[in-house]
Amino acid sequence: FVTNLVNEPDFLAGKCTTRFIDEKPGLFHFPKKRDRATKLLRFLGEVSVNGNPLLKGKDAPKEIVRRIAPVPAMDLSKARPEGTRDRLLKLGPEAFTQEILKEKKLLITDTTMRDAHQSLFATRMRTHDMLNVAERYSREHSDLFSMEMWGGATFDTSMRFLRESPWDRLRRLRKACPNILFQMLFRGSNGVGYTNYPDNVVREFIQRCAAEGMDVFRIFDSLNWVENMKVAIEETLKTGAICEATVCYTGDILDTKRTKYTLEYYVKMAKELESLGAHMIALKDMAGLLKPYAASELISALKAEVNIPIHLHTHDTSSGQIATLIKAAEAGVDVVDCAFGPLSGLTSQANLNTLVEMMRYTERDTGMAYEPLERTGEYWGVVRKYYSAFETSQRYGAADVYRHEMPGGQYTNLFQQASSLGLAERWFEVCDRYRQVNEAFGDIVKVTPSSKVVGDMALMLVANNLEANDLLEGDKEVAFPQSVVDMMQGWLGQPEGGFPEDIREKVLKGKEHFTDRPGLHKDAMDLVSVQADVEKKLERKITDAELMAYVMYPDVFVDFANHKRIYGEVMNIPTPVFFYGLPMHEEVQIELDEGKTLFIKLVALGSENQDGEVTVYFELNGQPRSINIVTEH
Ligand code: 3PY
Ligand code: ZN
Repeated sequence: FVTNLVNEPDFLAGKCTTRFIDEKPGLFHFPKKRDRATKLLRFLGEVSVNGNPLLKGKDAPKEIVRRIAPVPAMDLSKARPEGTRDRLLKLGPEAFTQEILKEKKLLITDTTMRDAHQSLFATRMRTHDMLNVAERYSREHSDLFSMEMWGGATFDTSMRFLRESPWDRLRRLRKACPNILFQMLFRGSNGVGYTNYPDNVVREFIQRCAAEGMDVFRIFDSLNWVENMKVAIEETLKTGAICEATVCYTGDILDTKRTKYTLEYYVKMAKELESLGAHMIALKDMAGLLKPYAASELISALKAEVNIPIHLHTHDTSSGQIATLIKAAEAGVDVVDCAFGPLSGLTSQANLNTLVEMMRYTERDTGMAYEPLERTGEYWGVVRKYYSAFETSQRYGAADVYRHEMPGGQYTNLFQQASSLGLAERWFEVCDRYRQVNEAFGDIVKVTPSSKVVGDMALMLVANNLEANDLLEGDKEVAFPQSVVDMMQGWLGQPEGGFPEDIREKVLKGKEHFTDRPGLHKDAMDLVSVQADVEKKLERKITDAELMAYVMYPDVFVDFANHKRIYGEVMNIPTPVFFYGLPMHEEVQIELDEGKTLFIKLVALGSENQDGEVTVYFELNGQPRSINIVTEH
């Protein structure tokens, strides 16, 4: 409530002199009612005139799909069914996961809102498209084990590219879908970033996520180094959420020539994680290398040796992973990750709808009904079309994943990076150099951020027409990417067997390295003073959640906060409008807040004036409005 001239008692009573303005200047500050709508119009004007910067340099899609994705009707008068989250809240994580262990049905996690789009279209899915269907999940898909809808690359890309808050995404989805477990991917001491964070940051971040409604923390280390996962595991165990400690799978346990990552290696790691108090074990096959018969062996061994549920994650890059899921189900796996049909396959997860049908009438029947899954699939089918500009040209599964071993979640991102360097046409070379670099680094586990390091090096080799051999042999002076230097110094921790001496020396050129935990080399961050600095920079107070966003991604967060100050909340804009602007003369509804809807129509675009500006004419709730936009040439 703001006091100004209109409601000031003295003024209303006529008790004012000519000095009134000098004595009470604050009374002349009128809140700008139209501020938020104006900001939104500015954003829409920018997109109409200059295009969305996200699409710069991309070919326009053949057809811009503007059809509204159909959310099937639901009976909202019926009570929301009990879901896994209700059970967790009732039982607590230990009893809940022990109950899961007794379950005969094969349980399913849906990754559509996180890994599927991270892997198919570079993590560009917007909250708007998730939120529209979230209530439907809670009513029609309460038989899911969980929804993976947060973490991994989504934290960064939501702010950096989509200009929306990852925290708001979590809160809004939580509100719309309170009964199903929400699951996130957490990169251990690398948080949701690409680098090591001080221990206190990792702890604060986990506490904040749990407080905002996260239920399952899938915690991994990018080199499978348990030492580096301990802080995150310990903190998660304090929250009441489920700690799903992760074994990342690489190589091929069936290949007896590969002696580093064997069945024994994986079982030993899983047991170690169990002994740290984890509630579940994730077997994370981030590249899709776990072949069906390897899954039989590995899952059987894990089930025999470990007394907590096993949750299998894989990517369908080879196009054969549904066979792996079936073999894993046969071997007793408790939960598997899938994505709804339209966002499945290729570098994403295997097809959820298909797996459910394949398991029907078998011992591990999921019990999930066909119809509701199909209808939700139709929704996702339309949504995927909105993002066609971010897809790779990959049209078929390919066995070369067994050579390059690139994680599905990295594939489209690295492709985007390669494209921006003009290397899209040389993608096969990038994949091949990726394989070479892994060998040169001593055959490491490759998953964010170690996979990014391998990718950075591979791009650098292709851009300079080099092979990995050139790094060690010959006298070519190579400028190694900073991420490679950092990893060789020890900032991502230690891989099994350590890094090979020769490549480390070549990269570090005499610089020091360490082999103990990177967290020991970082002082605790003084979060109170960081908060004060950010507040000064932004000239406003920030929340605890915003502080965590800043700490993970300082520049990205500030940039996002500035974008929000200028353009307001863009999260509610329908996706085709967000990317491609308003269609001419068609009214579009945009929700400003819950319950407040704007009706906006683009009426005309003026021609560019001498100052390089274009006037964009709108109708806002029936009233004419115009905004001048500076053109970018
Ligand atoms: C991530 O860390 O974002 C991943 O998806 C790793 O697989
Ligand atoms: Zn994945």
